[in-house]
Amino acid sequence: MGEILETLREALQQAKSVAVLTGAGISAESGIPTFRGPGGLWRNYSPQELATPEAFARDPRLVWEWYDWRRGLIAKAQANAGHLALAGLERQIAQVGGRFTLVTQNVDGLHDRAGSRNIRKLHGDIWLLRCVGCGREERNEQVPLTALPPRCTCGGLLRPGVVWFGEPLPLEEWGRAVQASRNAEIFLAIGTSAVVYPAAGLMEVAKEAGARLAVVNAEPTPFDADADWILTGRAGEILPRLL
Ligand code: BJW
Ligand code: ZN
Repeated sequence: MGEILETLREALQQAKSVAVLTGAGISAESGIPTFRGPGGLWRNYSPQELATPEAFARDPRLVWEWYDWRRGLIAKAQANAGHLALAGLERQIAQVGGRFTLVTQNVDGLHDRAGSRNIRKLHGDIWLLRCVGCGREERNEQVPLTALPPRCTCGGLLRPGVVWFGEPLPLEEWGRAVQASRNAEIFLAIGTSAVVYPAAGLMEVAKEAGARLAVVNAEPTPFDADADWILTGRAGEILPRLL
């Protein structure tokens, strides 16, 4: 892996435009469970059963218990060497006048805490609450929440400000992510199983527009066949070596 890492590091040093897509795997080393694979289950539910508007309509309290538990883990967690390396890469590329966009599927805010600036959040933010009645949004960092499910001042149910299956992604964030992927000379996919769309489709967008693709993941992904670099292992160990 040493030589592959070396060529990617050199390519990143010369690139004028880099886009990155991160998934739950980058936060795994901060102690936050991923969605799929071992450790992805909460009680006896798979995330795919809980991260849906139908699950929330059926049992808002159950869905909120899961989010409350995750909010507790995230509040105690810290950004790891992988998050920090991406913030460093952004500074390195900015110094030579290049463009850097960090597109994340994560809702944990650890990229913000690590110092990344140009972040596009495709799946929302776990610290935002939105009223299903009046649509009002509020930031709430209380851990644990005092009442479950929480309610809006209008009496309506509050839901997490995240994107569930079957829901559209935030338009502005998605537009910026597509634009960055089209413009990227190098596209880095990190810690994502790359099975959830449309996020995973950004790799196709980038590849079709001529980007070279690097995949950093603990296990193989569906995009390995298209990748110019495959780095298998922990993001927190691999990413610092790219700087
Ligand atoms: C490490 C590591 C370490 C571990 N280092 N690596 C067929 C084709 C295309 C689309 C569809 C389709 N069928 C259905 C759809 C739609 C659906 C979809 O994609 N489903 C597929 C699963 C089949 N998509 C949607 O519904 C999306 N919306 C949509 O399409 O809207 C259309 C629409 C338009 C107009 C009007 C209305 C609708 C929305 C998707 C929303 C996804 N939401 C979630 C929850 C977010 C909130 C929350 O956090 O609770 O997003 S689900 C969950 O999956 C979460 C994640 O962001 C997302 C992706 O998961 P991720 O990040 O890849 O995590 P894992 O766990 O899967 O993978 C981690 C990886 O890391 C693993 O590979 C590990 O090996 C690795 N790893 N440790 C490096 N240390
Ligand atoms: Zn309301």
